Amino acid sequence: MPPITLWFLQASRSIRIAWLLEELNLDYDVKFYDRMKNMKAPPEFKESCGNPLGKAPSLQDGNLTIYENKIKVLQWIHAAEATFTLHALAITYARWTIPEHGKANGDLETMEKGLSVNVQKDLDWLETELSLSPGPFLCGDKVSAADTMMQFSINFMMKTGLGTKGGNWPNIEKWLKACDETESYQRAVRKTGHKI
Ligand SMILES: N[C@@H](CCC(=O)N[C@@H](CS)C(=O)NCC(=O)O)C(=O)O
Repeated sequence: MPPITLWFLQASRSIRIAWLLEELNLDYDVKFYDRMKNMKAPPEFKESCGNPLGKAPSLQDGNLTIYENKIKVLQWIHAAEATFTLHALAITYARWTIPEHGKANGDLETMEKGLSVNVQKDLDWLETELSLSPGPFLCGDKVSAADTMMQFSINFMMKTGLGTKGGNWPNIEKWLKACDETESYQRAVRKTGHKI
């Protein structure tokens, strides 16, 4: 029995990992799932894949579950753009491009509500991960590239209300404050004049 299992969702990024495993000549099992009619992964996939966001691909190697990436710092570097910013920016683009009548007749509001489902799940995941960190930052006591990548995405989402309506994420608030208070962040802001 090979120790690696790939949770594979059809027509998804999962092929990237299957190809890589093949390239590395690693033996692996595949759990295949088709998307449902609404294009989402089926509940059986979400319940068993080991990724708290229920997204594909997910890979299990013994006791290790890998999604986005196996090293925590890299996981957050990828997640900042490929998950958090991706989902939130869809709302920004909807706001920028919807015609005026779409704003007036409530279409934009409906779209934002639909798009915020992913954003809120992402933020719930971050909230839980922060509760597990041994320090005030994403990977412990010190600021890492995980924080420098994630802080901008999350700060931007919170300040511009991208899908965050109705949510409450105290750990995220605390972490954002800890980031704001670092001397290095303050120096960077002073030097560049950065603002949102
Ligand atoms: N940034 C993540 C994105 C994962 C993701 O959004 N996967 C999609 C397939 S490409 C998915 O699982 N969709 C099904 C669903 O949301 O139910 C990664 O690269 O692993």
